Amino acid sequence: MSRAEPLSATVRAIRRRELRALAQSISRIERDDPAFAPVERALYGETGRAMVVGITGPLGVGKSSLVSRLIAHLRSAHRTVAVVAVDPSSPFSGGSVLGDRIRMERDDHDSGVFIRSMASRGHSGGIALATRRAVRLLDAAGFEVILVETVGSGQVDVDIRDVASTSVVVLIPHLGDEVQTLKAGLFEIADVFCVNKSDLPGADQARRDLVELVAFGTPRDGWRPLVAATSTTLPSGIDELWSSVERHERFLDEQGLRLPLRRRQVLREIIDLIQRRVEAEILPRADTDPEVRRLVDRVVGRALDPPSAARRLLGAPAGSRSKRR
Ligand SMILES: Nc1nc2c(ncn2[C@@H]2O[C@H](COP(=O)(O)OP(=O)(O)OP(=O)(O)O)[C@@H](O)[C@H]2O)c(=O)[nH]1
Ligand SMILES: [Mg+2]
Repeated sequence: MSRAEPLSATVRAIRRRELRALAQSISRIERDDPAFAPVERALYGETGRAMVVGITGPLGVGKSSLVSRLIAHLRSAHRTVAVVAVDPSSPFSGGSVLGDRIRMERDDHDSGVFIRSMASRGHSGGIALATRRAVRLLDAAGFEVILVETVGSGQVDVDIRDVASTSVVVLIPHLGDEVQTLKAGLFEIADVFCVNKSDLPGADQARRDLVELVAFGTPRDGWRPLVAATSTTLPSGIDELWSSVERHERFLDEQGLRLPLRRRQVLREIIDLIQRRVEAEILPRADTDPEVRRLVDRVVGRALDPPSAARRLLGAPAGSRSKRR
């Protein structure tokens, strides 16, 4: 049997949006299975169609609950939706918890929805790369909207702007002063702010404060973040939240910003891959390659500074024995 047979079977299953094949494929991405690369390569040309929306914010603000409400909202408009939730908890215990929270509230027989949690630790290839690859797979599978839930504030090593075209930052009333938010770097990444739990006291004030902060800030690429207020328990504000997301998506198209955004994201990914490759080539040589050993010894002995050592290593790929003094 030709070796192309199983490859094309997997590719076809993904194209047909078979949920089992998708789940298995994402597991292979998580394991960084080298045999899966040809599948991704075969599908790459079919990606770039989905709307990828980041839902990010501090722990417990209601991101998963919002995702669940957004799924219902999108399904009632007959749009297909996939979710990737990047879970900061341990890969052994926490991996499925968030997915379960969403799953509890949805129809299990609906093939227009796919939900996957990915543990943020325990990836040989790094979670940022794995997230991008999982999103791409779901894109190739034809999901129209892909929601990516991540915990903001540096707990998870995924910059949502590398993946999403619109980033929603979720906050709640009395989360702490806005200065905290600014510090956590959440302010710079928001295209849309969402004040969730607006059924709790203080929500109106929180929303007004945010609107004011946004008004004082400098627009990025001409866009001033929108502020929506939601409650997933009532529920309320879900339509407003989604139409804010769509307004930002339209803005990207109208202003010709989508292509530059994609270029930035692709370049970022290429650089991440190069970094990983360099690391994979140099680390194993640290103890075995006399040239690397000598270089490290010289840096330890203060005969050479780290930038000079880095320059020399970069100029000396594995196995090369170019003459250096
Ligand atoms: N009062 C109120 N509680 C809410 C609302 N939305 C979510 N919650 C509650 O907030 C808690 C956290 O909700 P999640 O949806 O798991 O929040 P999350 O941001 O995904 O949490 P992590 O993924 O653990 O960071 C749960 O107990 C929810 O029931 C809301 O609109 N109002
Ligand atoms: Mg969650």
